[in-house]
Amino acid sequence: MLITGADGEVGHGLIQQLSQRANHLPIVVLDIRKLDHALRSAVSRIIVGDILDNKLLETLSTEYEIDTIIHLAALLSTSSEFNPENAHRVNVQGTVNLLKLAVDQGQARGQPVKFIYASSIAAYGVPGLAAKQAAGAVCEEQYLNPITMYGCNKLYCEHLGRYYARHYRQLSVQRSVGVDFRCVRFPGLISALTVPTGGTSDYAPEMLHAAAQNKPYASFVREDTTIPFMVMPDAIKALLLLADAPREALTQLVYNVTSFSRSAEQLAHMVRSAFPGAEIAFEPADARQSIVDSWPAEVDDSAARRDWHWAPDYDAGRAFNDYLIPTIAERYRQTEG
Ligand code: AKB
Repeated sequence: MLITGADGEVGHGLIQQLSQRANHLPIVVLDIRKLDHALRSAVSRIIVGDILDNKLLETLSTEYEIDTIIHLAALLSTSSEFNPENAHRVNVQGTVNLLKLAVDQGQARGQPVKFIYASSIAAYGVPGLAAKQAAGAVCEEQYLNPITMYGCNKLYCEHLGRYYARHYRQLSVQRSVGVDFRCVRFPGLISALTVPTGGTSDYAPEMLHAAAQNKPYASFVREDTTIPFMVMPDAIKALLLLADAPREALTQLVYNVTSFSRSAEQLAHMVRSAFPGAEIAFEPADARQSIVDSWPAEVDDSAARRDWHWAPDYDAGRAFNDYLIPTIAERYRQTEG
């Protein structure tokens, strides 16, 4: 198994979870940063490198038999707005390179490689707040007019996955094998162990981690801003459930997953309940505000529930009371100690 972006938030949670599985497959990780020390013993090989480096990917392809690729590497929505052309290179060309690696591996093995792609609610673009309120829970095919480079990249890569799943399978060449492309569209993710960088849903984890460290926090979005969220254990659960699902059960290639939708004010209220001294202010920043205003308040994940029995383990209450608050409090207690 190959995991890209392994040193990111989702990568951390995924490696931890995979290493606890009995008889887990050897894990090769690829990231531009060296993998966190604590995770190194859980993987077979750490490659520090760039998904844009074709030579590196060719070497990888000759050295390893890869049956599954979990592609997490990406520049997130806010970072991508600062250098959209670079984001396009990393997010799109990087994905094409990995899809081609999957094709080559699949053809060598005579069996399609599973390609699990982490997409995002950024693929959506709802045209204004009134439409956002009226839309309710949006399904996979609605409102696909993203306003960010990251969102455009994610949506296009979903299409590329569909293309690669068909194209090589259709060619009448010997050993023609496609890619077993599967994609989850994630909402905003919140981890108790890591703070994300460069995203626009980051206000939620940032306010929580700031409160746990007794630091004041100014949210860059308005109080009423509402998008769907999920905690990291559920994000990992979704990736692994989709990867494990029998191909014939899947009726589509791209699936929404979600857990709870809350406004920034409701999140702040939950944070203040856990950390009564928390100082949370609201100082919206126009550019970032317009990005989250274009994301739906809720997504419909009924296809994932139906096809691969997706259900989050954590609703908002459990997410805060059983996972986020105790784990974060412990994390910062240890750092202080
Ligand atoms: C971001 O904010 O860019 C990401 C995402 C919603 O995909 N967290």
